[in-house]
Amino acid sequence: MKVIRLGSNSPNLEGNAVSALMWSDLDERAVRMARALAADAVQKVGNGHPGTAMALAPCAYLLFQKHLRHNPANPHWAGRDRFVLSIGHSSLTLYLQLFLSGYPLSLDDLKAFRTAGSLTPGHPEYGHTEGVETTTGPLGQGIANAVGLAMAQKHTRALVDAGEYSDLFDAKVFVLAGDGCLQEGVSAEASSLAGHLELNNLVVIYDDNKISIDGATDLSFTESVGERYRAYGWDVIKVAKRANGDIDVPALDAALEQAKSSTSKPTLIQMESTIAWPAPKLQGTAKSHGSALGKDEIAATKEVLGLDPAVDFFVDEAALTHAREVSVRGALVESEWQARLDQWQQKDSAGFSRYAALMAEPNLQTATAALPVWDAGSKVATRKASQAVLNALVDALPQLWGGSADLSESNGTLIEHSGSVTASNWAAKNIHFGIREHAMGAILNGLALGGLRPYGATFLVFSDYMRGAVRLSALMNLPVTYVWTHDSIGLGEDGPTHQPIEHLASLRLIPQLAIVRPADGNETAAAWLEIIRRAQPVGLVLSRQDLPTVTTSSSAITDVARGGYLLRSHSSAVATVIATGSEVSLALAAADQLEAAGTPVNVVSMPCVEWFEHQDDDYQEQVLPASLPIVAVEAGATASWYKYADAVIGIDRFGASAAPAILFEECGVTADAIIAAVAELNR
Ligand SMILES: Cc1ncc(C[n+]2csc(CCOP(=O)(O)OP(=O)(O)O)c2C)c(N)n1
Repeated sequence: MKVIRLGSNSPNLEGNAVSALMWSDLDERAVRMARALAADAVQKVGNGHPGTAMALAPCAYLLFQKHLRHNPANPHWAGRDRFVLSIGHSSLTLYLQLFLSGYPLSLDDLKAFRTAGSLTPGHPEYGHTEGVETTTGPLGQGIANAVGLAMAQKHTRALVDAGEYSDLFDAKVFVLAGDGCLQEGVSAEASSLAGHLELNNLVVIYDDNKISIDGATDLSFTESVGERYRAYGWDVIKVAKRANGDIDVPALDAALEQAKSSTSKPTLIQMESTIAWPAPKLQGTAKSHGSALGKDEIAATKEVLGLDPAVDFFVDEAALTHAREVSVRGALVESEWQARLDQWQQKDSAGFSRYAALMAEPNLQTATAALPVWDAGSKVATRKASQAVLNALVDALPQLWGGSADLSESNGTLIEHSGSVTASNWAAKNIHFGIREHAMGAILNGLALGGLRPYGATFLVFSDYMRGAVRLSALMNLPVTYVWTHDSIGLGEDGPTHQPIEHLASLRLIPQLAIVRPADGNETAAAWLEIIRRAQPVGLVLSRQDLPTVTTSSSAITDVARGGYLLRSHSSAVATVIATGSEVSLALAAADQLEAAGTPVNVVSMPCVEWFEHQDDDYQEQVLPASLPIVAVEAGATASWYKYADAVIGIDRFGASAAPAILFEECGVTADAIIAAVAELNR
């Protein structure tokens, strides 16, 4: 094997880093093979994104072979570095390295690219393909996920506090991002926070190819990205492309070495490339971004690469064998890490048990015992109840970590006995996300991918700002809790800009997301317990205003877990009234009057429609007997209730700036309205 020892003194490389990269002809051949496979895979299915995968093959290969600490034989190794492909459209960039490194992804999987049921879907999907650390495709999300992963690493390291063994928790997060990712606001929000928090374990390679879909990026993107990132507090290293247009591998290698040794800053490597290099006609063109290159251009490209133009899906066995040796190195790195972990366990069993507790499933018995209780006759805003619950649970459940987008007191997420997370206080429990709701959501996804049970809070109305991230929590089925407070016109005088109307209905449309709107303190406590038990994405929707206690603690724990339950039943009920959150007490008030008038009703508290729908038919029929007409009441858009209800009392207009009592009256969400609806249905 011929070994090429490359040295670089690229004038564009800041600092003094010089690469002494071992790069053999087999490495070269592996990269050429990857470029051709990228072109072939898109050509075969007839759609996809060949250009970027061709161009970035050397960059991704360098990362997977020489920098990433990973073990392809054990993609879930706890000590691994993480790789996030923020440019999800270039999924082949990742699939090709998984194939070359020896992850369970075969040539046939590459041939099945983007076809039904394949392991190689159009964009990388977490939980579907081994080695895919997060689902990407919506541009910018990946960078923010990576910020979350890097934060999770820092928090874990600080909580575990392993002293001289702390290096066990020094894994890094590498990201490949493009112009699109850096144009998206979510990446700016997340990068700003990453700089502030001095996330030196985060390295973003920015593929500066000056091309997106509409054409050259200077159609809309002319700022100095490097200056912007410097202003965020990042190190920025520029890696110019080679004279022939290809990526300068040794310069990139040196930049990565420099980035890995950063002690106080995240690093952006601004790496120039030429999309679709080395396709003779289509390199550097927007056309190569998202269309097959065509047979002739692929044949010509293969000639440039020194490959047989007549052979598709060519595998250079010697190069593949060489690339797969990364598995041997990876297994060694993992076994060294494990040996050191074992050694630490021997020397510091208390420290190790902190780690074990963090890695274990949360202890539900301890959590149940810690839950606060609200007695009949008391009143509490559910956001305040949630704060009491969180404060009671954080010590028992070290996996819980979160904060708010500058509303921690309002949202009730402040952990009172703990400080604020800073670059020098990673053990603290209060994350201040700043007013960056979208990044908060995407960072929560990263925290969950990093093994934690994160929560993040803002006003329900601003869930709109974070919807892109919420959708991905749901798609990945991550145990993320969105704490959304100030959940209706009940917030009062802040007026219609702050009063959610359509939000509950619209969030309920997201598959796999449970929306939980508790009626009182006990339902709130029970909701948290069920959230922890289920480990799934949840929007926890809480009131600003005090609500009377309508349940008992012990029954709420069983009842809330079922999503909906009979809070009051009557043997001669003439209707069922379903209510959620603050409207449950309204329904009870109406029920009192109806009973006095000789027309009793059942009242169903339905904190979570999704959990209710997981119950068997018998239970659902018991709660909502088909024989009784149904009235639903909720201070929000009516649309989502018609699948159950014959009449819905809700709000299909914007609110106003006024006292809550006036608003409920004006919007028609009243006990009288419920009574009238029941009467109407029984006429
Ligand atoms: C949030 C979001 N908006 C739009 C798209 C559609 N889209 C996919 S790739 C792309 C262009 C990305 O350009 P760049 O990052 O430069 O990628 P390259 O052309 O270099 O592959 C667009 C607009 C998307 N995937 N996500």
